[in-house]
Amino acid sequence: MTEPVVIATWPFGKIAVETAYPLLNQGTSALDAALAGAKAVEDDPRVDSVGFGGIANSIGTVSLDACVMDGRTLACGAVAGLENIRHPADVARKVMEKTPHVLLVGEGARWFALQSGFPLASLHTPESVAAWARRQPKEAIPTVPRGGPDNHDTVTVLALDQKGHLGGVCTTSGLAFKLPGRVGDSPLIGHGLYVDDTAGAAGATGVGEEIIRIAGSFYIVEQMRAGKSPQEACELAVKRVNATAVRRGVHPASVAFLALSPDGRFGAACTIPAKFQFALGRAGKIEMLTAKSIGPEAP
Ligand code: SD4
Repeated sequence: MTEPVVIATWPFGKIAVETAYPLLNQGTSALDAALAGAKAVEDDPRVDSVGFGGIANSIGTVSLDACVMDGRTLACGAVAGLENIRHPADVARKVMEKTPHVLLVGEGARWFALQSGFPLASLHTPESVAAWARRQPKEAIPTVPRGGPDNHDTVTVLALDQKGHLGGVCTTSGLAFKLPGRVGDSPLIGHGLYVDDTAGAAGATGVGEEIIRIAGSFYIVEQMRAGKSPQEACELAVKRVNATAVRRGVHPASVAFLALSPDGRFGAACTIPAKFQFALGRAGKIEMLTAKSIGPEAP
């Protein structure tokens, strides 16, 4: 029997780990446990960057992105720009299980969710409406993604189950005040999440544009496949984000990565602005850890 492990992004990842870790210890599959953990965060209105109560886009709409991936088979599903549905990660799983597709977007994703029995819901809370009204952008089309620490956060949950299988879920309301129609890394397989039993699992959080640019999660899993530890692989991904930011002459982005190997080792690293904390369930306990921050190397 494999010793279960689960990791999840940010301090609110503790909500996910507290839900997923006992399930893993009862023999629940990695994907089911990760999904239950992610759903607990989606449901928590105090988390203003995931699911219910997420901060709206530039025109005041809460638009959700999510994906799931099963390391046994590389089965995966995703939704992007999903509105008025409270559990986008569950919808992503249905895309994986019930359709021949991987990604559904916008109105089509909502139609599919409704056909699958998900209820329509308002995702606003009085607090999220007030936060949006207070901080809404002045400019119609911003030129720089608003990637400050209070403008984003995603829950990415990576799990290893008792049978030695990996599963992962990534779910978010995306960058606060994003343009309508903007999609970040979170629902994109290989960017916000990648899971393969034969190499490892990785997930991302932070400014999605910078994560997409380097195909962050796929890059990390392929580094593990080539023999790097999860920690080494995450650090290499952060270095690549930094190098890309330097080449483009932009300020270092706020980006962080998590990884989990098939034998239960984990890794985490972030760019300096991200100041990334994550939750870990392993060896009978749940703890909060801080990732290693890596700055751009001197030219
Ligand atoms: C996005 N990566 O939409 C997401 C936002 C976020 O931590 O994570 N943040 O770009």
